[in-house]
Amino acid sequence: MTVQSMRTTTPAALPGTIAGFTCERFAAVIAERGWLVIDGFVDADLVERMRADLASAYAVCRSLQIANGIALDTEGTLHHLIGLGASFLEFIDGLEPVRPHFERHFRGRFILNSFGGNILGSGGSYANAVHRDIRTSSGNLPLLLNTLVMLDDFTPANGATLMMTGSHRDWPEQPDDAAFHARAEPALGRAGSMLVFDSHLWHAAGVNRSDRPRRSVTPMYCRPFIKPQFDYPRALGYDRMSTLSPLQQQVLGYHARIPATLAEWYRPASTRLYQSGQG
Ligand SMILES: O=C(O)CCC(=O)C(=O)O
Repeated sequence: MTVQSMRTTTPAALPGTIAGFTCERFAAVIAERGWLVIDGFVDADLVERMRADLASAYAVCRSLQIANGIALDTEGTLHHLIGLGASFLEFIDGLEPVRPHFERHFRGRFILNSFGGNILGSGGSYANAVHRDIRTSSGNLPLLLNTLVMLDDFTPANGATLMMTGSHRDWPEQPDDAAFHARAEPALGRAGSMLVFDSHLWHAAGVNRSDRPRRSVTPMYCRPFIKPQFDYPRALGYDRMSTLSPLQQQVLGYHARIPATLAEWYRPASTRLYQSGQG
C-alpha cells in the first residue's frame, strides 16, 4: 500500500502504522493539509462485493426517493447502507488498521455518523456543489471525520473529489467557486483507496466527463456523544449485537445508545446502554 501526496520511510509493519502512516504522521497531515489518501485500503474482492451491494442498495434508496418526491437532486446518491448489504458490515470490521489513527484524531473512541454512497454519472448530483459536512465548526475539538472509499479508480476525467487543501484551517466561510477552484486538488486513487479528510474542509465531487459511473461509499465518523444521522443499532436490531464483532459493535454505536425506559436506565455499569469509555 502506498499513500498519495505524502510518503514516509516508516516501515508498514510497525504496529499502529497503516500504508506507511504512523499515527503521528497521519495526525500531522490531517492537521496541515486536511486530507490524505490511503492506497489499497480495501482489497479487490471486497471492492467487487461492495459494488454489487451498491447496485442493489441503490434500487432500494431510489424507489424511496421517487416515492417521497425528492427524486430530482438525488439521482445516484444512496444513504445509510448498513443493513443494505453484507459487504458494508464487513468493511466496518476491516477498520482495525485505522482505528488507532482515528482514535488519536478523536482523542477517544468513535462511532459511525452516516454511511452514504454515490454513483456519480455525467448528470451529477448535489455532491457537486462546494460544501463541507459539518454545519457547526468545532474548532480544535474534532467531532466529525469524513472518509470516502473509491469503488472505481478516481481520475481527473471521471470526477475525482476536489479538495480545497488547508481550508479546514483558514476558510471558515463558504468559498466562492473561483477561490475554491484556485486551491482545489483532485483526490486521485485506485479502486479500494480510502480518502480521509477533516470535516471542516471544503470539497465537492468533480464533474464526471467519462462514459461510466464513478462509484464510492462515504462513511463518516463522530465522537460517541454526538447524535449520528441514523440509529444503526435500532435499524439493524438490538438483538443483532451478539452476532457482531467488538469493532462492529463499537463503530455501529451499540455502546452509545440512549435508554428510553427507566428499566433500561437503572442497570449495572456492565450492561448500561451508554458505556463508560465512550467519552
Ligand atoms: O462523491 C464525491 O466525490 C464527494 C463526496 C462528498 O461530497 C462527501 O462525501 O461529502
